[in-house]
This record gives sequence, structure tokens and C-alpha cells, in this order.
Amino acid sequence: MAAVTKKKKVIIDTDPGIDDAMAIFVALRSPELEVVGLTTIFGNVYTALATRNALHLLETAGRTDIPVAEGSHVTIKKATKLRIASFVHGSDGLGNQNFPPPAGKALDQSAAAFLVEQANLYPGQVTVVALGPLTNLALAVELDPSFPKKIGQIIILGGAYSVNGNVNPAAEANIFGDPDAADIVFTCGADILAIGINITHQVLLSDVDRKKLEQSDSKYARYLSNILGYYYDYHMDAYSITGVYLHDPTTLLAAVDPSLMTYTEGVVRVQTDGITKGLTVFDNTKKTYGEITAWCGKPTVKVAVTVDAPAVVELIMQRLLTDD
Ligand SMILES: [Ca+2]
Repeated sequence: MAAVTKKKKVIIDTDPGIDDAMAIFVALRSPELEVVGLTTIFGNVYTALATRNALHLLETAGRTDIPVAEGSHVTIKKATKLRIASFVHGSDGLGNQNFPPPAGKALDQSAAAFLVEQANLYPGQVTVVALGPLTNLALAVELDPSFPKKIGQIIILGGAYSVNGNVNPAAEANIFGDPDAADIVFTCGADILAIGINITHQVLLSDVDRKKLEQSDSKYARYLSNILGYYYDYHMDAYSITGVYLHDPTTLLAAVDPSLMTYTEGVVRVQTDGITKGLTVFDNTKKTYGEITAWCGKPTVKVAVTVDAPAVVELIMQRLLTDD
């Protein structure tokens, strides 16, 4: 008899987003996971559009049983001037395909309230995969100080560890989107696993993979082939590469199979202003400094340091090329 393993409950906090769409589909196609909800946040698009896209993606997948909770429209410090990456994902966030509006609606509950509720319902059992700026998670920590201990794990796509950022040389986009929220989350004491662009810039969907998606009969592959064009164009313009970085799906796979990466542990603090706003600075805690530093006494987090990129791409493709 095959061993029945319990599915891991995940909430995906997301700003869809072309690679968010891919990550959400991979999650829905992964038997290891039970997606208990999507929460939305600004980033690739404004929050209201992120919610619309999240509902649309679930309807595309035939999974309207999964609730969507809308997240914050402003940063944790209530800033309304947001960095929106429409030049990466299209003004609709999904490659400018003019999809019809979704039929469904988000919950009345806010994203932060939903995160707190689920953590209380299933203490220690819910993994949050955070694929956008960390405002909703910081609000959850403020709403319920016991949230960090009740949430199972928070897997964060965020930061640039010992490499340049992708917004500017200092900062990675999700952290740059709300650095104050990121610093709250990184130091909140939850079981945190951070995956930075030092990892995700190793995971490239090639032109060959794109052709395989185009030729597939799977509804997920066909959908993604249509929206990926905009993302490929951006990568050619920005990085002079024929291929796209799989930031969000790679991070999602850390929930499916953590052994695809190796990790180190230390304290991460986030620069919240100045020219290095959004910089993630990792203290490996090996040295006892002469002075008290801003890293002293803060909880440690895990940060990914290596990735089996071919295995990640293979698993993503395997999940998307069928829709049984
Ligand atoms: Ca994202």
C-alpha cells in the first residue's frame, strides 16, 4: 500500500504577475500541496488588479473553491506611492492579453485577517509562500503577536544575498516594495526561509522550454505560452537573454521539495531608507562584534545558498505539461 502523506497547507501571497501565474498553477498541480487560499498584494500591479488576476487564474484553473483575500493597498507605513512593475508584466500584469473580468469576488476579510485566522485554525501547519512585498505578513504580525509562532513556515521570495538587486544594485523588487514590512517579517521570529535572486537568477526557462509549453495540450501550458511573450521581451531588453527567470515558481517549489536547495542560517535586516533602501544584509552570526549591532538578539532565518536549477526547471515543466 502506498504511503499516504499529508498535504502541506499553503497560502500564496501574490501580486500576479506572469511568474506568479506560473507559481500558482504549479501549486495547484502539486499533489504535495493543499492551496487553502490566495492573498493579494501590490507589486507587479496595484492590489485591486492583483485580486482580479488571482480570481481570474483560479477560474482559469477551475479552482473557484479556493478563497482569495485582498491585501493592503498601501505600505505598512501607509505610503501610497508604490513601485509597480507593469513594464515587466504588462499593464494588466498578465502580458496584456485583455482577459475578461472574473465572475468571483474576494472574501470580505482582509489578507492579514485571513492569514491570522488560518494560522489559528491550523497552528504550525500552514506555510505561507510570499511572492510579493511583505506588507500583508507584517500586518498579520501586528494584528496577532502570536502569529509568528502559529504560522508553520514563511517562504519568502525576497532579497539579494551577496549579489546586486533587480530594482537597482542594492535592492530586490519584493523587498524594495515595502522594506519596513520586510524588516518586521524577517525579525518576527517565525520559521522563515528566504529565497533571493542569487538563487532565482540561476533558474531560467529557456526558449526550448517555451516551445514545449507552446506545443503542449495542457491548459496551463497553453495559457502560460500566451502570457509569457511580454516577459521574454522584458528579459531580452533588461538582461540581453533569451529566457525568463523563474522567481516565483522556484520559490513555490521550496514548499514542495526543500531538498532542491541548500540553506545557511543567520539574521537578516533590511535597510529602510537612503540609496540602499531595500538592501537585505545577512549576518552569519559567526563573529561576536565589539559593539551592539542592529542584528544582535534578533531571530535567525534560513537563506537559500545553492539550487539544483535543472531539477527545478524539470519539475516545473512536469507539473505544467499535463492537466489530467
Ligand atoms: Ca510575484
